[in-house]
Amino acid sequence: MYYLVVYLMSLLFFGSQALAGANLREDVLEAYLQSGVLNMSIGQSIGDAGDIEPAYKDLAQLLDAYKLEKIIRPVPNTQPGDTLLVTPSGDTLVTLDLSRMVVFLFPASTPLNDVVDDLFVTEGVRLVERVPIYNLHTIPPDDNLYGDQWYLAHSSAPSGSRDINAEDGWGITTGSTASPSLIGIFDTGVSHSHIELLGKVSGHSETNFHGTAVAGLISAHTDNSFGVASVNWTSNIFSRHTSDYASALIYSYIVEAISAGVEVINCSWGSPDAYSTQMRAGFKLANEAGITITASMGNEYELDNDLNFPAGFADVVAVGATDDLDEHA
Ligand SMILES: [Ca+2]
Repeated sequence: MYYLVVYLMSLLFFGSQALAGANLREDVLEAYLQSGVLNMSIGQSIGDAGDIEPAYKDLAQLLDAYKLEKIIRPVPNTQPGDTLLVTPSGDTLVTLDLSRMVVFLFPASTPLNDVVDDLFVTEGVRLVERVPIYNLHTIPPDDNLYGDQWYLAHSSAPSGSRDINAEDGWGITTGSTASPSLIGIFDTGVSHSHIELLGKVSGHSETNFHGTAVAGLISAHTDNSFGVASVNWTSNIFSRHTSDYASALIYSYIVEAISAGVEVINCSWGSPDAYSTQMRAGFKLANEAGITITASMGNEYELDNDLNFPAGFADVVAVGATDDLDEHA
């Protein structure tokens, strides 16, 4: 585990492409409603202001006034009030009520900051916030040669400080065969059929190569005379596709990861100054369950940069990148 974390802290986003950030979605808000506000059946994912109980008519009228198009429940199959989570080790955790985590969809021109201000003081709403747009942080080129993976072991480095001394780590362990680590890759999905990951991946399939490449850095078959070397040779991948906008979905994936026995969750993405309370709640829950969470801080270093989230959450190991000369990337 230690070497895996060191690896994650060191390697997550080599590459040089800086991505613009600080963006918020212009058409949706996320909210956590009080109990009993929605009259939607289990399994019903789409509703509108007409699905709000009459006791909360002020809320319905406000949403109508802003021309609300839909209420979306990203995790609709949750029993209301079902908020007890038992971990594989028998600990109990209290979760948010996923049936009350909703997305409000508005016309594109809606003044969403005004809507947030108004909703905050309306009965029935516990929490409402803007929705960040997250950027995928870039990763190393797929060079297929261990000799090019200087960040693992840089044979020509005079001080040894420019890599993570992976070979010393492998001298201690290359990962447990009897009890392989399960690593949560919260990304764009991971290929189940990539030759370097065959037999290792459960969960969501690849929608974009980013997630597969991240998984390969962590867990590619190694010492197999092919492709790249990974840090933890035996670990398995728990893949979830998280580039959707809904914190509720990511929260539900964290609950699934806890139940599945995931030990580490990695997020090689984020957005500057994009604090989300519901996202924070999910990562806090993972932390309470003993999961180590790593998230990249971005590749666009400048003095006084805004905090990137989820890297900026207190429960998350924030990962910065250095180049082969130990300068910030
Ligand atoms: Ca390999």
